[in-house]
Amino acid sequence: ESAQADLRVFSDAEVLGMETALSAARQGVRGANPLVGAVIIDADGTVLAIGHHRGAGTPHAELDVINRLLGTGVKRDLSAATIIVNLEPCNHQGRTAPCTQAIINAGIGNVIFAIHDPHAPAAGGAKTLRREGINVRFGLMEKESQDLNRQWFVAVAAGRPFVTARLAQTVDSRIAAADGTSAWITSAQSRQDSHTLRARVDAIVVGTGTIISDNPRLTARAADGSEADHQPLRVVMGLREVAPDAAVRHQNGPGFVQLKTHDPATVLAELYKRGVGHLMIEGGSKINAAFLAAGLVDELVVYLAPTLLGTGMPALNDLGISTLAHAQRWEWDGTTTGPVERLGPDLKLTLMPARV
Ligand code: AOF
Ligand code: ZN
Repeated sequence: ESAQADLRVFSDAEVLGMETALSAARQGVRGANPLVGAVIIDADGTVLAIGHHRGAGTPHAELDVINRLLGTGVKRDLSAATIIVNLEPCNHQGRTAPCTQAIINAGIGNVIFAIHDPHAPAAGGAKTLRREGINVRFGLMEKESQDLNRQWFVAVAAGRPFVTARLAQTVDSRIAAADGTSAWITSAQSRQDSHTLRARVDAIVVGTGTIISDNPRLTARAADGSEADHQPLRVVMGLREVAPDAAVRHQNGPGFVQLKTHDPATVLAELYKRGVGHLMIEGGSKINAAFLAAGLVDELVVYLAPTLLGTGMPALNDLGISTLAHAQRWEWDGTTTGPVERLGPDLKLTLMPARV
């Protein structure tokens, strides 16, 4: 590696390859894992295959594109081919096998990635690949790749889970009427979509107030009421007692835990220690506001019902904002399934903190 500058020179075909990888990455779903796409090109720049990662627990982008090209067990000389990916290939056995090993096994001679993987357990891919004699370059479309996963990088750097806050509310931001009734504000389609989100996250947190007023099971269920294969850890935060017969204490799935604190940062630190990479907040007004006021929400999913209640329980308590200059600004997350979806009569909005 005589000159670092030489490693950062890329052909038009390689630039195009990275653009294609980034577009493929956007087809994934956000969460514990970054959005990652991968493209394999041959020596004259022809695209041989395109792949992407579909979300935590599914094959990584590199394995996806290799499988698409080779199927399983087929041999082909790829020593002159290049795999182009928007994140350094992982070097660890996580939920899936290391991508470095998949690249080595496929006999791919060249690797280009945008940014080093900052997640310590997964890092070190470039070194491993070079040790095998593979030609590795990086830094191509670094800015775009950083931007695509900017909230994931924030969470990794902070050593905490990626946090989604889910609000299911009326147009006037109520989550219950004045008498406490709240079943149901949003449509059956919206509620089913929420269950899909639950099946994708590692943990759900609510406050003791929600447990006492709604007695939820906090499981991920299909439309017919059957439980999804993947269940989140059920987390209750707050000091009040959770009754011995509360529905949340049921036996299946990864279980139930009460964290006796009101502090969002403490909850995130504790859950990260327990291996939670993606947390969904399904508060009450207090919990929602506590995480948002602390700047600890990476993604806001709002189910908006075309309904008014006037008075009633607000979706959010005070955020400590008294003047417009201090407003929290959010923006559409247009990179995934679409920032706005129709769910029966409701709208679903997917937002990220605005770039500053
Ligand atoms: C890649 N390619 O497509 C993705 C990567 O627990 P796992 O097995 O899902 O691994 C998750 C970690 O792997 C994640 O935190 C990040 O460091 C990396 N993601 N790496 O080579 C991919 N999604
Ligand atoms: Zn990987």
